[in-house]
Amino acid sequence: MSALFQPYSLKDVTLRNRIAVPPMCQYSATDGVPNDWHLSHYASIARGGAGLVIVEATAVAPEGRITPGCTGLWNDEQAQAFVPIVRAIKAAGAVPGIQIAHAGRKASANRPWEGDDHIADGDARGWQTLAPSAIAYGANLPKVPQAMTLDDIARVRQNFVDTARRAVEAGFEWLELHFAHGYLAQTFFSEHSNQRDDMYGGSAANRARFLLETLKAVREVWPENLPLTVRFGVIEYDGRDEQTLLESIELVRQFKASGMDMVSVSVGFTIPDTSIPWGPAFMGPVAERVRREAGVPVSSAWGFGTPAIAEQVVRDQQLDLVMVGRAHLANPHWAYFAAKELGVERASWTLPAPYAHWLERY
Ligand code: FNR
Ligand code: 531
Repeated sequence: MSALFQPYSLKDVTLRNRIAVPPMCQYSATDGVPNDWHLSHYASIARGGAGLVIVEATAVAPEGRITPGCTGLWNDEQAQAFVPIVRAIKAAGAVPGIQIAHAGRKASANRPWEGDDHIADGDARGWQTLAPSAIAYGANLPKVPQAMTLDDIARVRQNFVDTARRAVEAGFEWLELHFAHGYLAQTFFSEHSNQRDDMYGGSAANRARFLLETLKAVREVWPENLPLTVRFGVIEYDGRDEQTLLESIELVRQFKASGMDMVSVSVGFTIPDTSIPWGPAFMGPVAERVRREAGVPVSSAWGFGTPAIAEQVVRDQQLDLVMVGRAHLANPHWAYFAAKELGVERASWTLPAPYAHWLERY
């Protein structure tokens, strides 16, 4: 029996298998409103058989977008535009999730295929970025952000809460807070980017404050019976990994105590000069350590897109859910072909019945 194709239940949600499509920005929205591209993209990926489809990092406020093309959920027009996308994901038998985010000092950038760099000063498409401290990321994102006031912090925390409420109204059943990849929340936790001298900076507890406060506030409005998860960069590969991992695992324990149901283990990406050991499934052992030491279900990504690898990490209980990203861009029916490759009986039934019925006959 395949471990990858076993169902998975978390709170009142049951996924048909252990395959999740992680959030992947499409940079294709106007004023944050998703459109026919997003409907086509998410419907096709959901039809492919994955159990969970997480909609891309969606900004909680206009200045929280990475690029002007990013989706948002800070107003009701955006919430309404997500409804057909949620319905299309559900019609394909997958569970609709969404990741909500604030890009912090990485915001106000050009699309990856249009430079992947900060929009130049004076260009009307850009905006002033915000962060815990007035420290730039560097490299392709050199703009110095404005250090957030306590009022800014309170406003953005409320933005997360209001966006979570809209996600419920739009019909999403799985919520992921984007606390990774060098965006706002991650930069509060990292000493590289947070050098505040108030209650949000200094000790690990102070650097965790924004993340914990935001999680607790969102938990109060997100339905108790639906999964509330966090994507969190637990390691930076900056030469201080053991200290970062110890602080991160302690914070994951506090996330769990505050109502988080699962953590998606990822990389911090807080600073440009790191030595990330890119390669198939490189995050597997890190995720397994978080799962074991924090006692919480984990998902993770990065090179799990080979069926045998995805099967193995679930069978070995390194991960509870495997996130398969880019492989789904190449082949939306990745799950179906993985089932065939793994010899899953009646693999065609990873697809909806109108397709499956005909794939085993004639
Ligand atoms: C991503 N990734 C990403 N991660 C995230 O947390 N929120 C996001 O919105 C995005 N956006 C995004 C866009 C694109 C085009 C890519 C390729 C990636 C990271 C993604 O979720 C995943 O972690 C990585 O792609 C690694 O997994 P794979 O692609 O090796 O399976
Ligand atoms: C990070 C990434 C790096 C290298 C390969 C794939 C992905 N992602 C992070 C994304 C934006 C695109 C780059 C987000 O978290 C929004």
